[in-house]
Amino acid sequence: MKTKKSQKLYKKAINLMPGGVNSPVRAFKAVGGNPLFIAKAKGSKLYDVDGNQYIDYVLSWGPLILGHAYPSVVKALKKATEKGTSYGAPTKLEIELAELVRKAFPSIEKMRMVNSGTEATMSAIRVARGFTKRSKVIKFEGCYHGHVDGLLVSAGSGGATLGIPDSLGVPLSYITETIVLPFNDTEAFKTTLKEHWKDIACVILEPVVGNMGCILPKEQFLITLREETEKFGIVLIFDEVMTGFRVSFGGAQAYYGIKPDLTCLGKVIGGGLPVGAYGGKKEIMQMVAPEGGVYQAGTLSGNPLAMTAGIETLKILKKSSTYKKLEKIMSQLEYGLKEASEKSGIKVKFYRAGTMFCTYFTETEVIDAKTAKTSDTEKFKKFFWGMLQKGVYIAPSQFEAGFISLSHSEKDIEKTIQSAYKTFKEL
Ligand code: KE4
Repeated sequence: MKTKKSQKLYKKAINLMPGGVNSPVRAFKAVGGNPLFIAKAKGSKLYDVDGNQYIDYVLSWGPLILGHAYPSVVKALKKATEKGTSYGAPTKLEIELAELVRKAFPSIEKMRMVNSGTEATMSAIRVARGFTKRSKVIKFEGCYHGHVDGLLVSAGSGGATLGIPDSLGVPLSYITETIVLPFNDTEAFKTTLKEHWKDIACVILEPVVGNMGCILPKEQFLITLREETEKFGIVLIFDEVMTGFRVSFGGAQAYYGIKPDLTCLGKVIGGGLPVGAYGGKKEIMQMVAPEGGVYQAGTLSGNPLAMTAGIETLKILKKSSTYKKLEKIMSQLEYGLKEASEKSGIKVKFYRAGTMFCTYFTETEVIDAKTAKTSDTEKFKKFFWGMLQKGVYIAPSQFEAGFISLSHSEKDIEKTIQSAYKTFKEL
């Protein structure tokens, strides 16, 4: 694999940006070596600056569910750009995207557009605190909700990848309000609520944990969270920044049939442009300025370009044929990867929820952060490089989810499975 041009660019980038990147997980720290610099992408393919082509299972960490540079998205963006890129004033486009989101997530009666998933979760927590007049927040080990100060405690994603359970620069006073519990531990949750419910404003979780790979909720777990939070007047927040439109058209809440009080979205609803959103019960969202006393704002929130990309993406997702096609691609990949691991004798645990998935190098059932960490990250590292050299680009960390898109072809899946079989054999 030629990487001369990437290496040259990396040498320049490293002097300009920490790790030469604008987000830590891109730095290849967990797998060694230096990141590849991407020149362009189209459909299911990435092309790096040295001309190498890859089948892309990162898809910008989830957003590109249609595939890169999807024709109708590109066409609409070109038209929108000619009308100006941002007005700092309301537009029809924001109504259109909000209506599409509410159709898919009926629990989101009222919402606010922001520019990232971090802004969405940070704001949802502020609103929950304003609404309940309580200050504590429960989160679960391994869940990542963006780089919100109070939530960078036992976080997943980069936190797990880089082995930084907490972040420097977060004063202890910021995290005394954060209670961290093991994911899927119903008993620990019930005990904690019994003791502390009077101080707890909200519970926030990834209903399927995509920031520790792909960890599925136990049946009873989500039901207990909903019942217990209801009982104690605690706001239940589903962080569906990743699971939204990925686990199903209506996210994890539709798939598991649990209605949260607030939902955070991001990634897919921006169709590749920066968008986040938070919303839910009207009585809670009425707390948000200018209607209520919880302040939250953003210069480029709801800007016409991001709205356009989101609208075009959701219009395609709304068609029933879309998820049938996604399901076909995903189950073909799932079956093939499992078969490749069996035939090669390399034991893995494979989990998936809708169009997101993860292959762990462990024989232990993965049900929480602790069991996810039984995965052999050295084996994962070799798997990552073996697949990359065969033209398959997976997330450079065991503790990230993989994604497919509408543009992944049967040929792509076939090539991926063959590459996985050969790479398993090389382990
Ligand atoms: P952003 O601020 O990165 O848009 O969203 C934060 C966020 C919130 N909630 C969930 C469930 C998320 O997965 C994320 C962001 N996910 C990571 C990947 N695991 C983004 C990749 C990155 O950090 O560069």
